[in-house]
Amino acid sequence: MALAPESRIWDPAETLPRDELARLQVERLRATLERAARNGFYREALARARVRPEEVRDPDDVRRLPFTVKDDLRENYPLGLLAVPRSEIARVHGSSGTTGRPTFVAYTRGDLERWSGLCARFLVAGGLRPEHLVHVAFGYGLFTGGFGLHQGIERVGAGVVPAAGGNTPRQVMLLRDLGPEVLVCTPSYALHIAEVARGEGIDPLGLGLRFGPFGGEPWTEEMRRAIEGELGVEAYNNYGLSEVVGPGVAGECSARGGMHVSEDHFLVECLDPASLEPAAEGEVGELVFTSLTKEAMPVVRYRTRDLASLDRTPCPCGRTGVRMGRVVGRSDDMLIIRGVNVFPSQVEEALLRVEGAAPHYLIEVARPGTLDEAVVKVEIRPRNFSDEMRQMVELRDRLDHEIHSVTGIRMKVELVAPNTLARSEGKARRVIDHRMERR
Ligand code: DLL
Repeated sequence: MALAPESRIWDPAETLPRDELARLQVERLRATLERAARNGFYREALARARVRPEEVRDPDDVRRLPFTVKDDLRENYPLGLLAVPRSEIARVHGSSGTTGRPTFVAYTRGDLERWSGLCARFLVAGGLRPEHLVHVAFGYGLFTGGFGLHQGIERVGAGVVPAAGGNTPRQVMLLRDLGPEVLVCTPSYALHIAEVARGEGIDPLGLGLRFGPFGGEPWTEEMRRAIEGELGVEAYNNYGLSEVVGPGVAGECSARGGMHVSEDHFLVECLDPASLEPAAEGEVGELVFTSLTKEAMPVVRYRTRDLASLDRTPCPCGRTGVRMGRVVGRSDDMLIIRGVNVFPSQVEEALLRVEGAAPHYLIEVARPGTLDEAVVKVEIRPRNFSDEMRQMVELRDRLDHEIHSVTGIRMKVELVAPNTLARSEGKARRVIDHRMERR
């Protein structure tokens, strides 16, 4: 598909009027249910729910369907949820589980073709153009980030530097020597690259980067500002998960007021995680996706555990897809500290409001006696690092105050020297919960 000059819309389907979109969704949902029923697990689940594909008349009928959860994929390891003959698999990827066996996802040729188009959508929406050169610092492997973005970039017709993850000094060298305009990675890694560049005497602002489509982990507006200030890029958010397709499920347009979900390919619901009923309009809830065009591994009402809100108001960009807000946390990374629900993203927001705190932190929770204790280790920015006790105490008090005002609880703030917390080359680890270790 040729990209119209100056247009930031890759696929006209992104602007389908809502009534046409709903008709397409119904048609595709029926086809998905028929395809899913070729798999034993889904056949049984759909039979139990007593829904026949031809009974689907409205996108909301999705609510009659059974949920699928991560454990269903685990229990059907390795490829038990496949809905096509094995010979039709074109590629296998896996989710980025921290330990143990990954959960695999499979793609047909057609799935790969659609997936690259979905990545092209958010890349173009953020400003990618065929004449750009893009540095991809995501891992190339089972993780969907590297190959997914790579193919999207090629689809747009831009050039790719498949740097892959790791070896940050080498990433800096490639950025300096090849001068790409675009950097693709997780937001935390973007900051780390800037920091390593500085450490080598290279001003990250002089690298010539202009655009950064970042995703793969939760981040905040404060983090966006920090990245933009460090690297001189316009930072855009994009979201996805391997079980649903990988990157390309949703991405920001130039309004940057939420990520448009590609609703012609994925039905999205936002549910109250406790009742599993639709969350009130604009409220945060758990996102649940049903694929509409996937062949190899369709997913029916996949519970992501990601918490975000949906915004159905019209967007000035002309896209009609509903916008999801930032992921504020996962229902499983929510910390309950002395009975209060706290998300790492709230702590990040609080920290980055304070001048002098670097966007590098680690939350440690323990229960030494009967009470939970939370310690937030925060790095001080090199220019604020000082021998003056008073300055350090003031900084700590400000952080303490912000954390309390955002989360409602007191955490012990521990200031640490610049560059002392572990850096990640992919998804950052923000929490260590020692309370889990004794169980
Ligand atoms: O992280 C897919 C991806 C790669 C998306 C590159 C964007 C860019 P998984 O490894 O399966 O897939 O991890 C999916 O990461 O359920 C969220 O919890 C989190 N996540 C992904 N993107 C965002 C984002 C890829 N923009 C899990 N904001 C998801 C917040 C995100 N969390």
